[in-house]
Amino acid sequence: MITLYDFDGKAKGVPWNPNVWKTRYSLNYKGLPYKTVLIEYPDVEPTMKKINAPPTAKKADGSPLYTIPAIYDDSTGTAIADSILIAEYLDKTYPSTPRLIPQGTHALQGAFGDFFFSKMMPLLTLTLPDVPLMLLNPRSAEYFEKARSADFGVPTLEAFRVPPEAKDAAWDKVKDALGTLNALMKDGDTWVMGDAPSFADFVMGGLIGTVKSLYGKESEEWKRIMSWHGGRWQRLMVALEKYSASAVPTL
Ligand SMILES: N[C@@H](CCC(=O)N[C@@H](CS)C(=O)NCC(=O)O)C(=O)O
Repeated sequence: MITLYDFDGKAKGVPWNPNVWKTRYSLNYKGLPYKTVLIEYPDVEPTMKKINAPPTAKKADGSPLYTIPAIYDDSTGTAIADSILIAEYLDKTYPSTPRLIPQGTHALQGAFGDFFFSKMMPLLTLTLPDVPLMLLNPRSAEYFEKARSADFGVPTLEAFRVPPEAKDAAWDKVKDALGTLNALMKDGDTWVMGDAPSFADFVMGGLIGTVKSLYGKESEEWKRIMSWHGGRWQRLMVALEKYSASAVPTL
């Protein structure tokens, strides 16, 4: 059985982390059974070391950064972190399941994910300070506040928050960013690859979905995004619902 490592949060059993969503969608799309283990931010590094999942990046001071999503697959004794590496592993290990990274699209899928995340920076300036306040338990909130303030070189995450008078302009930038993606995709297509979901769609769904996790499906913020670009993002999120089930946490 595969174990998926995800973050715990204030709302029990409601997954929220955009990076982990990429792997949850991936596992569900493939129809692979898995269980979920929920951990707090300060526990990521010790837990990854325990299962032997390598770091995925470096911190600003050069030390290794351990991240989740990560999976442990006890049928092969393999631990992997980093959602795209997990996707590749799943495609290779379970070849009779639908592919996350269609043959020959490795570089394109990777580039799409990086491009999407970089374009969506304006969304972070609007939402990041709300993550510890609204989604995280106290231990994680304290860690997140410290770690992300250091990442962005601000004294506190509150200092990163867009001031009220600049909010509309920041939302316009989010709309522009999604507009760029919309223009890349064919009219009428739901999926980046056209006919079937792939990892790229899970990257988009994970990050866009954070707005719903934070503010709720009735919020002005969520309704705003769902109305943009002829309802493209709403169509995507509705189509992704099929792959949204979260396995019952075991801890
Ligand atoms: N490229 C990685 C990014 C994963 C990532 O950044 N995860 C963050 C949570 S959003 C994490 O685990 N951070 C641990 C920390 O900040 O110490 C992926 O796609 O899996």
